[in-house]
Amino acid sequence: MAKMTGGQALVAMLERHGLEVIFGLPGVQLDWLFDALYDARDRIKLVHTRNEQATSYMADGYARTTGKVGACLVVPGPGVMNAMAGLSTAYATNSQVLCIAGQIQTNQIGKAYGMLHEVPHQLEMVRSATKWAGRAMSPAEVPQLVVDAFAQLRGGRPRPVEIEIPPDVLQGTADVTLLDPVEIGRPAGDPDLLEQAAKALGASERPIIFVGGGILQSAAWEPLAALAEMLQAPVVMSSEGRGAMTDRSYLAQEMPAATELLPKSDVVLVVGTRFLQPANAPWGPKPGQTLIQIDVDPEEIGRNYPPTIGIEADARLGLADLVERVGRHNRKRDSREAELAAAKERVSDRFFEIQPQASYAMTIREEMGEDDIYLAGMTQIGYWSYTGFPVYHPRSFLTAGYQGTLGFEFATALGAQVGNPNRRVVASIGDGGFMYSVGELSTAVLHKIKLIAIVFNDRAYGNVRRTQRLNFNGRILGSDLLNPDFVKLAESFGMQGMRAEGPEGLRTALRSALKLDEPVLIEVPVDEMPNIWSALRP
Ligand SMILES: Cc1ncc(C[n+]2csc(CCOP(=O)(O)OP(=O)(O)O)c2C)c(N)n1
Ligand SMILES: [Mg+2]
Repeated sequence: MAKMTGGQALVAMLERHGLEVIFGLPGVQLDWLFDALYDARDRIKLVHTRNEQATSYMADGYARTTGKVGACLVVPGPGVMNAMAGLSTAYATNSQVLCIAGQIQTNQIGKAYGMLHEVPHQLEMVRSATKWAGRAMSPAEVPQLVVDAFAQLRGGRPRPVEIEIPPDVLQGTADVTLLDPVEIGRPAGDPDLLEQAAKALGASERPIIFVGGGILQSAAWEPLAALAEMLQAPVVMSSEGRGAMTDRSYLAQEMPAATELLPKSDVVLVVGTRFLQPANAPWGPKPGQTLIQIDVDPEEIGRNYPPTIGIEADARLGLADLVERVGRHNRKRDSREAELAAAKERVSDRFFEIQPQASYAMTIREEMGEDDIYLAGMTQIGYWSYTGFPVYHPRSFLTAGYQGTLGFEFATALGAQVGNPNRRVVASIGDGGFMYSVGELSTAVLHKIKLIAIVFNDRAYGNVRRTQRLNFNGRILGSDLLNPDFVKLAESFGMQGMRAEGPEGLRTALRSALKLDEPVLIEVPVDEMPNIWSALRP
């Protein structure tokens, strides 16, 4: 036991849990915590932003590309609310984000006095975008709160959690016992069910595997590759699961290939994915097929389609176990390389016809390093990338998941870059999405975060504008944009700005940007682009 403030106890506990970075924005209720962070500044780096929205986005980008916990730190009320878009994105993408929030004083909570930054029911509000949220009401309670938060972050399905600490608790001194992190077990799966699954897979003639972000979160890519290889099973990745299997492999397939591969399969293995799209598609599973679902979240099993065998297990543990068991039950198999390589090529040929998106995205791919990180923003090139952009490494491809959060792009990419100093992060961003976090140009320069932001400028919320023009008879409302000169804007922050015309212009600019060891904004003026979903319709 030692005498310390609640703020010091919190920092000591974060250190014990291995936290290295916090993305935050200060304010009066956090003063005593920032003062405690000052003492730990060599061990926990504080990256401050220009809006709380960026703190949660950065924490998410950091978490999803490193496999570590990403933390954000915000004042109560408006600070928490500003961070909610990032928390909801982290919730949708199963990201280990720890939100540390301020509160009003303990004796004022729930009284509606109207104290600075007071919002009623902050804890309840945050619960709609987190899996768990808790509060410490005295310095002595802080260690257990942090242990519980990390147990939630590391156990079961990864999703954001929040802890909140009132200012009098951060300031108050007490005898505090610091606690060690607790070991968190991951469910390995019921052996009988795994044996049944292995027998079905081993006996199958044409198995197929569907995977999502669960593979990346539990670092299950090696057993996945081993299992797919021994079964000669195509691995169909949702956009959240891109990178689970390298696109260099003929076994790695994107969703459009599933329309022909799934109906011809007899056993379907679904791991760490909601399986939402196939479950609801006309080409989706049929009662005659055996469907095996592995998920760490028991509530996800059967939510979208009833499995024949449902197994609650961590993806890595469940797949590693299956590799071993299928080894004993597997039939002799011929390579499916010719068939699956052809299926993969048909999809990429179809995607390449969608222009100019394909040329821009493939230019980026060709110039980026093999394991550099790419963020596909809520913009035309981004949508194409969800399926078309080849991904070669796990944790190197980011989207906003089902939240589709316009404006997540720049800050999420910044967080990814902070977590990966030896890889470059390249983000495709629309002019609309970019302006949400324009203030974070300052964060990039101040903290020397060397990401490359490609801003596709069509002077519009182009996705909406195209719908209004084509489907609503040109009744354009609220979708034309006035933009700054992006190159001058970047330069005014002391950042490199470049303008590039067409895919080849982008190639030249990107090549020189990648040689620089600093943040770069590349503006690409573009016109309206075709809707990729209608372009793909047969
Ligand atoms: C938070 C949020 N607000 C609004 C939307 C709706 N929305 C989807 S795409 C889009 C336009 C995006 O414009 P831009 O970033 O310039 O990309 P472009 O479509 O022009 O390539 C809008 C407003 C959204 N997805 N998320
Ligand atoms: Mg636009």
